[in-house]
Amino acid sequence: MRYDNDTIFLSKIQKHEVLANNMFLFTTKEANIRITIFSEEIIEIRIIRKEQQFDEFSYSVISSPENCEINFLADKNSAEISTGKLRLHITFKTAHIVVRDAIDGTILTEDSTDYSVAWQGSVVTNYRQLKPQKAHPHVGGQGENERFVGLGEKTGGIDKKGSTYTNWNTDQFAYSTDANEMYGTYPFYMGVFDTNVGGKKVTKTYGIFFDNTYKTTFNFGSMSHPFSYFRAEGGEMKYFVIGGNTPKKVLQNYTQLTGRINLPPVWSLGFQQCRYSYYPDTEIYNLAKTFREKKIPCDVLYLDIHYMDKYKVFTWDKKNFPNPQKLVKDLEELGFHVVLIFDPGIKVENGYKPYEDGLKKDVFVNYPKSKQDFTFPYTGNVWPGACHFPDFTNEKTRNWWGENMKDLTEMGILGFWNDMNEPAVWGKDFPDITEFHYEGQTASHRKAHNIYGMQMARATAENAKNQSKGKRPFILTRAGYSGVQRYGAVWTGDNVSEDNNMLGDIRLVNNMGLAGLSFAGYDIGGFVGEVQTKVFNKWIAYGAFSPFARCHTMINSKDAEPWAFGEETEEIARNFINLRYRLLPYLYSAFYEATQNGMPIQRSLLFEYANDPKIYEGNYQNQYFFGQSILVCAVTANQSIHKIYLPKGTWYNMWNDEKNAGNQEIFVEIPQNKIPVYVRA
Ligand code: MIG
Repeated sequence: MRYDNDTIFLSKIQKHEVLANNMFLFTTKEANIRITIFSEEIIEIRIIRKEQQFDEFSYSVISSPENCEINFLADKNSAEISTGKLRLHITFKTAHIVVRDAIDGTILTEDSTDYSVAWQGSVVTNYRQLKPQKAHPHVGGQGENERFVGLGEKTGGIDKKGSTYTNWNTDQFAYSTDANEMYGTYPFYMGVFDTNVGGKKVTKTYGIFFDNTYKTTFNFGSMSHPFSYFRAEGGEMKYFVIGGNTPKKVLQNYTQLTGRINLPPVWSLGFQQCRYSYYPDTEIYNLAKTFREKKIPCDVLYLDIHYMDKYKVFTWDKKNFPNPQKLVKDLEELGFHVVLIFDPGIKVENGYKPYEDGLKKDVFVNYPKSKQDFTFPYTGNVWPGACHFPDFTNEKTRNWWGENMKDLTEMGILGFWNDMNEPAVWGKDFPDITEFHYEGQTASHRKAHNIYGMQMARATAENAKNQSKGKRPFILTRAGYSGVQRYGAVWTGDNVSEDNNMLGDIRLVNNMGLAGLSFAGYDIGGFVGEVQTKVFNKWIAYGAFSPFARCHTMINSKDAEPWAFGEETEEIARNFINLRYRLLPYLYSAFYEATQNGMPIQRSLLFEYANDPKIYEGNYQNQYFFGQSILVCAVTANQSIHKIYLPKGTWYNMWNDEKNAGNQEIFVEIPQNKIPVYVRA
């Protein structure tokens, strides 16, 4: 094969077969296309080269096809597969696939009219038709104004039209508001567009979930591309077309596939305090005492990497934490839960039990068999120095991780924080040839990288659950992949302590909610740098209206507890945190809803006003609903007069009960101790 032009395009369909009442196979010269109906509103489309096998395994998808009425029709030119809600049409000559709304016939999404799928080496790309953005100059018609939203933990605007993103889990320290690769990979997006149904303008939404853990790229159309595309560096072209017509219903369907959060323990909805790091134990005691003395509600205190002996996971620094069991019990009596950080790296050190035992049990990521016919674990540098990395894609390793957790869960610890699980190594060069178990399938780092963090969170969550005697544990993770919501909360990593980054983080959490990451949050006050007092005043207020509410700051930064900025700020923090606690029943109900339908707690206005162009503009993208009825408008700390947008409806100002008509932009003056919050009439 010549490699200077190795592009292979999907060509015409030569044969079709009905494999089961919900599964259909179409064959071309170079590929197999398998279409499976998962539900009335979910269609799985898989396209592989002839020499590939269908890979039936997914870490992400947990539901199997459900029974529904399916009709299949074929003639010599095309085939049509329909449910009550969706109708898929495939033209044999071009292998062009179109998915329509079965009820009104609207095209939801289709392959590009130029190309469908192309392979270049192991890289596979799917080209999608962009809907007409404006009325056609000659043909006329109506522009559909398609917008693209999603991808979970991605910066930028809510509408990602015109942007390209790649997914490769990355330790993105001090990320900017337009960073590309972040800590997690969520290859799911929605297309939102206007159409005409029976003479009426209607806004419709569909979803695409590209379940592929290799490095992926999403291009949402640009000047140089007359189509949108998504691509993976390897693996299958396997994607789900998800119907439902509204963002809420599409998300519900996506989370039917990938799962929803478990109901977290109530204490984890309370206020949480962290820093890198609190030590020795007397500092933690002081912290706990100060919260109580100052009557600032707080439920959770964190131990970052300094609780360990030389950063070795599953150990304690005996000097600074001589009696961890007593510490945990004492804090419990004061009403606090402790959350411990876990890093994946296991220090290479004789006498360190997890290392010796791990080697014996062969739980680490290995290099493939060498020419000399032996394998050996990969070694990379992280906090403890040279480390091996548990292969969390192996059940044996997950069980071994659990054995190591036992001493901690027996102390009554229910909170575990998974960091560095992209996995991050200094130099960022985890070798691509390293081998992962991948539940018995064996995969290289290229395929396993993006799933590593989720499997670490899974190992931690499943073991914590089994060991906590019926109590609900709390797991926090930095890295993830679609479905990680099943295992715990996700936070946005190392943000920057600036006003603009605060707004960017609020939007980021809005965006994460659009991918089923219902329990998400940012470091309140910012991790990197020193936060200005007036910025902290706002940040703590928004934090109180965030699903996950935790203050955190970096090593060697100034104190950043709620009282560290003077009395005025302390009072602001106390008031907002108290307000969060008053809202706890409401918040807990929102979490319950998330367990049922995948809705986030922090909801972009898109969920209700996808058809309103205003919500995609400037600062309005940072506004959100906290639960069902509370509208929070994010504004910068460096101004006092702000323009905010009240969408259609009637809104009561939370501070003074003033009634406001919706569907208008208004100017508001916001003092230091307030943020604009409205309640739905
Ligand atoms: O290389 O554990 O994002 O929250 O405080 C830094 C120390 C490692 C990164 C996390 C941050 C945490 C820090 N960790």
